[in-house]
Amino acid sequence: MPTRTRHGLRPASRVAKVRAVPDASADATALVDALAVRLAPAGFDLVRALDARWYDAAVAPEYRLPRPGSGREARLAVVVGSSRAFWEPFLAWLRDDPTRLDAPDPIDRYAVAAVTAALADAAAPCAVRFSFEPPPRRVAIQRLADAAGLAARTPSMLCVHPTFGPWIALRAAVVFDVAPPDGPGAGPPRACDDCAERCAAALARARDAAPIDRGDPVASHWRLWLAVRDACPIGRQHRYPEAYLRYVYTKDLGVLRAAVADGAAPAGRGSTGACDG
Ligand code: B12
Repeated sequence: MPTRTRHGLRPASRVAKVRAVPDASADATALVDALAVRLAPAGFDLVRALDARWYDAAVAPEYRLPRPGSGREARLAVVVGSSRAFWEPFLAWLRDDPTRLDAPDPIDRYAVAAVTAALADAAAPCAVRFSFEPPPRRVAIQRLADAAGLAARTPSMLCVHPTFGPWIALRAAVVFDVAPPDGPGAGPPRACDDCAERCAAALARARDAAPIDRGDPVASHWRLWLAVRDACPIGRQHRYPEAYLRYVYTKDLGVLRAAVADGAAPAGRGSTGACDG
């Protein structure tokens, strides 16, 4: 198993010592570190590198990652996510220009703005897919997080991070035209070993109340969906702030406007049906 940093790559100095020929994995380390440093202040605090082939092998062809630049199959992919650290920078972005509240899907717009800015002068050709993008650009981002070793797919239908538990959102996939990390995949972090699927009953209740093949499956029974997340024993101290979770489950703009104004979180109603995490 190769040595890995928290971003999923060997430290650059270690790579530099062992390489006999120019080795793009040093570039990969620099690229991923630079991306993580730029994204963290914006609230995207989860950045993890992987070999795109690990993910491509796990999905149907239509979900495979793009091949920017040279078109190589072995390429560096990065999954970008966020814990509750996302909420305050997102609110600050809205406060900077309150007209952003008038446009649809502000979380998605913020993700595009932040990730695009972070890649503005990337040192290698790259391509981005956002988790909200529908087919044919859809990425099975939970499988990407799992393949990267960031967060395991679980019976709750949520990816569970070893520290933050299910209290994460998965925002984007970035692919660079550089050589990927070497060695085998890290494998998903262990998540449910000591847990007898406490989420299963909660998931069954939510699905019974709001079958996903009917419209608006989440917002109208959002507390049942929230109970699925709350059933997970991992990362409870990282539960989203009340206004954040109310907004992502209900999409009530009133909740968001109040949080932007003063952090208050009134009861919410209504939904655009999007899936913000
Ligand atoms: C479509 C979708 C949904 C649909 C699922 C419809 C379906 N199964 O047909 C609906 C609207 C029901 C939904 C609901 C929710 N979702 Co959703 N969803 C997605 C989305 C945009 C695409 C999934 C997909 O098509 N993947 C492609 C296929 C090939 O890959 P897959 O691994 O087989 O994907 C399957 C699972 O993702 C699964 N799934 C995902 N959510 C749910 C919910 C239910 C109830 C079920 C049965 C299955 C399911 O359905 C997918 C297709 O079968 C992803 C983002 C993404 N790009 O992956 C977010 C995503 C999976 N959802 C997310 C969340 C948080 C939710 C909600 C809590 C809502 C919310 N606003 O916060 C709820 C409830 C989930 C729960 N377990 O509590 C997060 C999960 C974060 C995490 N920690 O893992 C994601 C990653 C979005 C994000 N920004 O982070 N979701």
